[in-house]
Amino acid sequence: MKNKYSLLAYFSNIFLFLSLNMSAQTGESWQAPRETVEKLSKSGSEFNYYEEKVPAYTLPDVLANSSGQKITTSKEWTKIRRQEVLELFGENVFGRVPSTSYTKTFAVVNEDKNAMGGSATLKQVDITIQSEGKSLVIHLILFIPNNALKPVPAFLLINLGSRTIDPTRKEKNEWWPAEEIVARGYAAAAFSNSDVDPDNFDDFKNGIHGLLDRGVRPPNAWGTISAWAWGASRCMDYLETDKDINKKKVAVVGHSRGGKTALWAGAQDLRFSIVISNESGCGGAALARRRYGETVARINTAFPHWFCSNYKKYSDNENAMPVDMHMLLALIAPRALYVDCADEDLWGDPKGSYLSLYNALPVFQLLKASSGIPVTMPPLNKQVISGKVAFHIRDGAHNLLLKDWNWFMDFADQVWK
Ligand code: GTR
Repeated sequence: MKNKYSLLAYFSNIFLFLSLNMSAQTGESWQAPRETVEKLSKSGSEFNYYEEKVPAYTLPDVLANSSGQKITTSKEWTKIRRQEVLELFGENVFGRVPSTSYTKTFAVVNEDKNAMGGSATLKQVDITIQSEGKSLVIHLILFIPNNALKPVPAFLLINLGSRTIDPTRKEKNEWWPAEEIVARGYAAAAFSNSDVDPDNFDDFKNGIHGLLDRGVRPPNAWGTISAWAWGASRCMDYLETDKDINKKKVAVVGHSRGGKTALWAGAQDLRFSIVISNESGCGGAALARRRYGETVARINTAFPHWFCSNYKKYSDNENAMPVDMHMLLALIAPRALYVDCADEDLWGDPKGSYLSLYNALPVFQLLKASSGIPVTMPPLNKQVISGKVAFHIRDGAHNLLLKDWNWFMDFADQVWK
């Protein structure tokens, strides 16, 4: 009996394997793998992974201003609507940076012209922020290819404190493939989010909040993601001063919570020429109104420090949000935007992330930055590029891998050519 069942399971697995591979080969649009849906539904039953259970929703019109008038020219977008959307995200989602004054200094604390076996110059830069006798240091690590024509374009990774970005390169990983980035003629830069603000809830006493917040925090005060995004901009401040770096060609890259950060950094800071959001999910690229995988309520409970307090108003109340995440993506236009997802990472809602990108397109089109992408998702591991917009869904789990980086760099090759 047992054998009969295992034989059955064996053949059904072979069938599943063949059909999955065939669909990849025949170029079928990606769909959430049924077995992943079932598995996740069993383990986290209060969250939805079934496409058929996604509630009906209407997205706010990214191209209608606050009084409902249609935006029809690039000038109207840039002068009126872009500003409105930015304000809405500052007020309701990520929170606003306080206007406290501070000083900032850059110090190259280590330089090695013979790094990576001679192929790169390593610079370790301390970015010190001071305010009223307190200070904080962001440690920027930068590898500049020695054989490339200067100034070179750069990729700035918002590293998650728990991962290694080893300047000695004794410890290497796909997460930050600095050697591969350098080999393609790009500078590899990285800083850790924890330098700017530790990733825990302590009522905003530590990190940059402890330095720059004064008095009672209003409900629109910046959360931790906003603080990390601010940190990415301080790294950009340094990169702008480095003669080896082409300041017009800097990409900001982040994974997951770092991907949400990259989007908010890129939305506010027009100096980032490419914004790359790797599996950013809820509060990142994924449409909140779909309530697929992680929800606003869940993220606000599990990570009460990531967003501003106003965002809590939308826990289990997504339809009341004056924005959805397609509007965050639209803020990147007409600069370049890369959104990607992973096949097993349904928690981050790949389809909702793609639809978000799709619904941001009218702005990219208005600004002549893209001619459009199809409404249906591409097959697994198939990159889609249309002008300044790119997307892929990679096989495997929630992570940032060399495979992803190679696609990012292929896109950058086109955008920066
Ligand atoms: C998860 C969180 C996600 C995502 C992820 C990560 O626990 O629910 O929104 O940000 O962490 O950052 O790895």
